[in-house]
Amino acid sequence: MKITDAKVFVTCPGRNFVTLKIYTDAGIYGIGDATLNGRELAVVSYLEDHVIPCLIGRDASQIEDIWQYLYRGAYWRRGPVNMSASAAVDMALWDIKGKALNTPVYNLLGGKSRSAVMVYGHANGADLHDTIAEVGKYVDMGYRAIRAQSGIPGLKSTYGVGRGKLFYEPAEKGLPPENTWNTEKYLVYTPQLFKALREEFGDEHYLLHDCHHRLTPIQAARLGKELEPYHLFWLEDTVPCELQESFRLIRQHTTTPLAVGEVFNTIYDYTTLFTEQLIDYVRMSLLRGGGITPSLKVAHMAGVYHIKTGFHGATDLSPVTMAAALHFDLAIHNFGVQEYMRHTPETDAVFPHHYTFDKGYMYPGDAPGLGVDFDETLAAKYPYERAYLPVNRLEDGTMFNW
Ligand code: EZ4
Ligand code: CO
Repeated sequence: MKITDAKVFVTCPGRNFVTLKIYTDAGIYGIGDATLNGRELAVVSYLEDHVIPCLIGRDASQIEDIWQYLYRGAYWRRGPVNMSASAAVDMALWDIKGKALNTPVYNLLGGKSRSAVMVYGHANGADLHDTIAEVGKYVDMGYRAIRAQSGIPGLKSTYGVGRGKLFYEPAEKGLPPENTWNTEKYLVYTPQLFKALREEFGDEHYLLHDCHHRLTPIQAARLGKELEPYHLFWLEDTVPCELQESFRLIRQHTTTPLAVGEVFNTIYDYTTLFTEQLIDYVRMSLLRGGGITPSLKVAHMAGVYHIKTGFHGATDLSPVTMAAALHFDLAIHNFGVQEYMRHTPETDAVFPHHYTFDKGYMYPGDAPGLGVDFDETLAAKYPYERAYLPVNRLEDGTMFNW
């Protein structure tokens, strides 16, 4: 089965998505997600100008070889643009293989290890009361695991706390907006928030929190320690992630479980974190990590060190990545939880899919391949609109960490 053509589509049904479609001489096509939030068109060019010409004529069944060809053959390894492009190719090829063999992708990955995929939802509130109310909505929808983020008293806007409810969107159209940050206010407020949540909802739910890389190691250690009485499921992205050794200090001081990895893109970002058992959950997305093929290796290596997965599932990953993640989560042994931020109805209409949600759990469905399609006609009605993630500054104007 030879690859005959591949096309890239950019569409903005409320937010931008980049989709790759690979066609074969068997009449089967596969689709992959290539969306890199705020840098979308760089991946479009990478695919159209540099990757697609190398794919034509290759055997679509050789997924591992094509992945290695793109990774090793480029000479310039790693990086979010390169890895997102490779991920789109990889997802599309798994989709094609599933369709060709008439089986869902999870069957190709070893089959079901569980009957359903536990997901966590994002409860965001402007303040303490609002956040309690938002968490309550997720409790009512049957979620077992809920991430709570809150605006901070004294700060005008906070990254990770959306304006909309249920459909939180991190990017904004136009040029990057600017947020103002104060770490002391955050460190004082956050333990109060989780104390209030436990008082309100008891101990039954898993509670999660994302620090969005805004702390130093010693601050992360303090927050982890102060959150211990509220036994979080995880504390995510405490420090900027480039320096894996940072986690040694945090780990020495707290038993709060730690999660990291949504900005990572290869297994080499984890070697110290894994081998020294410095984290509890690996957070990469299938998309940023180069696709299903390399992410299997990351998950397997994590499993050796008692680390589970909690893969990225934000709205800036299209339903194609969401589907791929659900097949992956159903199959691997050391699955922990899957992030699930709902897409808008406009997005869901452009990407008709078989995956379903029921009371805090998701199911990829049994359609052959990934079980997601792409409506080209509808997509064409939503042209690309430049959008960026916000930047973050301290109150005196200093550019600050994400
Ligand atoms: O900020 O995907 O845990 N989830 C997150 C996400 C990220 C966005 C960035 O594009 O942190 O909401
Ligand atoms: Co995050």
